[in-house]
Amino acid sequence: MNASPLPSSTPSSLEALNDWVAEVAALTNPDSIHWCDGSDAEFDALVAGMQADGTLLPLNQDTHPGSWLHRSDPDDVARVEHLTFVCYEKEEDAGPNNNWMAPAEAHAKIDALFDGCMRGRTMYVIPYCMGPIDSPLSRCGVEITDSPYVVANMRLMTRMGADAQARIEREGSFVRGLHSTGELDPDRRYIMHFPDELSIKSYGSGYGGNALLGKKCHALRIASHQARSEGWLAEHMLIVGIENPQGETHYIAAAFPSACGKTNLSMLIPPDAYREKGWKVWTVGDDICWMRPGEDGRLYAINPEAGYFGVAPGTSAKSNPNALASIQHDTIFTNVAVTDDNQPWWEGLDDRVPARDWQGRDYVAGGGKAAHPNSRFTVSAKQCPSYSPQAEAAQGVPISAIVFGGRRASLVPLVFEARDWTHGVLVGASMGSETTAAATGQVGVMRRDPMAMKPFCGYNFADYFGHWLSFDKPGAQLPKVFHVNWFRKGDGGDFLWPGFGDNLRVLEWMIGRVKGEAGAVDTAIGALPRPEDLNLDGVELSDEARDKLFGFDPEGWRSEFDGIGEYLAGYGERAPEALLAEHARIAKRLGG
Ligand code: GTP
Ligand code: SPV
Ligand code: MN
Repeated sequence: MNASPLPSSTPSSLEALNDWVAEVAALTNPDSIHWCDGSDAEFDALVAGMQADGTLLPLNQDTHPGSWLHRSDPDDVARVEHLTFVCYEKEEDAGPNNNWMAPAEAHAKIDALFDGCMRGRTMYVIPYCMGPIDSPLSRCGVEITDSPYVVANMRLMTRMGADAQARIEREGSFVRGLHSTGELDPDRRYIMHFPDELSIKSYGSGYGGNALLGKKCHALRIASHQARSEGWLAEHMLIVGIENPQGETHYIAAAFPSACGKTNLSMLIPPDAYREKGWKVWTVGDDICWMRPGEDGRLYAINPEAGYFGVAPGTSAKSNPNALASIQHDTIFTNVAVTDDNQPWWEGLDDRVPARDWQGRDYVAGGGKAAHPNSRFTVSAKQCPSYSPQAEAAQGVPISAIVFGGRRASLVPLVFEARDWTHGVLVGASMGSETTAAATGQVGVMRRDPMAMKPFCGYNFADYFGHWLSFDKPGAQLPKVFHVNWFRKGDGGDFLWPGFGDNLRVLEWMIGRVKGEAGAVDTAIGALPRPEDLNLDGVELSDEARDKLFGFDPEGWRSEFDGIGEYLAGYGERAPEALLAEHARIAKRLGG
């Protein structure tokens, strides 16, 4: 794809960067090398090239100006956890939560795939910064890729180009990410991480989480390892600001597994009665949160990303008007369906009937989903109407509450509060959730997904739990910890809680707890609100819904705690004593 003229290459003043680029070029043999400057002209030239070769298809430019559709290879539509490896010298450092390979073996295996793989192609060098360019909490990386689709997405998702390169040259160090789409053969596909080398190698997939290396590979797997040694946290969390009618804003960070509601909660629109009173919601981040203790002992958080790679299905004017408003222009859609006038469409958007499905085939009603269940939009965060001005703040935002949650059809109530930090860490470590289409494999199977980091923690979970516990020290002003479940189902199989905008009612209760104002009852699993402790004005709940959303089932929790105990035992001697003791205390109170 050299059809369009791109600005000329500008090698770096940093020798280590030039050397690495030269080394990669010698291995991969590209026809040309392009150093990305992040300019509009560069983006336009890339898009023109991709339009010329069919990588991007123009959508209806009257209704969706500047928007494009990309159709993936049908075998390359989600993260591939079974092909994702964390490579330390010692297997125990990766832990039972990761696939492990020794670094030398991993390099040899994947370098054999990279050998000559960019012949006939352009190699792009993408300097990027995760987090505001002037923030001490931010970290930089360079991704080398042969995919212009990756370059365009990285431009929307990160601070990419000349400013990032200047910071890298000042700092002298950066995370190295090498990516090639390869042949898109699932048998020749690996996502490898080398935390001790601060490097990533990804071959054979063009899908977001496998290919946009700033996101899960850097900002979660590599960063979680860095964060452990530097005393901070890299988490799979949204960050949202809740402004009350008095004008106070509380920031909440929430960890839900992939496709379990982070984007939606981060952009929620308050119910009418709340809006009329003056409640406002501010989006800081929808997927990743880096946080560290500030001088006052509170945790301060930044969103390392600059865009959203959001789940399309289910996004509508009713469920998430802010997301829908964000994606009306200058958006890349991946694997959505289209209407007969070439507008993007997905299940749950509206009642129009699409013309073509995500693979471009004529859509037949009743013949399966039109959009892929993991179809996504990529858009700059600045296009979101609720984008918080504090999202660009170098010092980050102070976190008042941390929320864990998952998809649990049964047992788990709408919300409860952990007694203290140690209990909160146990609540996070025991999270369970039903799997979704964000990763290949079976959907709807309950699995343990501690802190929503099962696919993303770059080291042994036992050490990670210990790292979380270590934040509780003299002088710390830690957030309160909660657990939510928007996905509780009734006997009829329907969701019992309306969710979306109404989730603000639960967040209001949490803020009330933080301020010592809201009521709750103590149980073995933590403090549960009674229905009267929440503002439920205007919410219709059946008797079954009230019982299940606010009820506590000791019998069910006893067996849940048995399961949690077995899970933690899987980490052996390495599991922190304090976490096991907390589990034992609660299990005893449950009579287990
Ligand atoms: P990743 O980007 O994969 O990390 O996911 P995410 O956590 O940002 O998920 P997202 O907010 O995109 O939600 C995924 C799915 O959950 C969508 O189909 C939503 O419609 C649905 N969802 C989100 N919030 C709620 C809720 O409060 N109730 C119900 N029932 N569904 C919800
Ligand atoms: C997730 O799967 O949690 C995502 C999408 O946020 S991806 O970046 O592709 O991993
Ligand atoms: Mn995610």
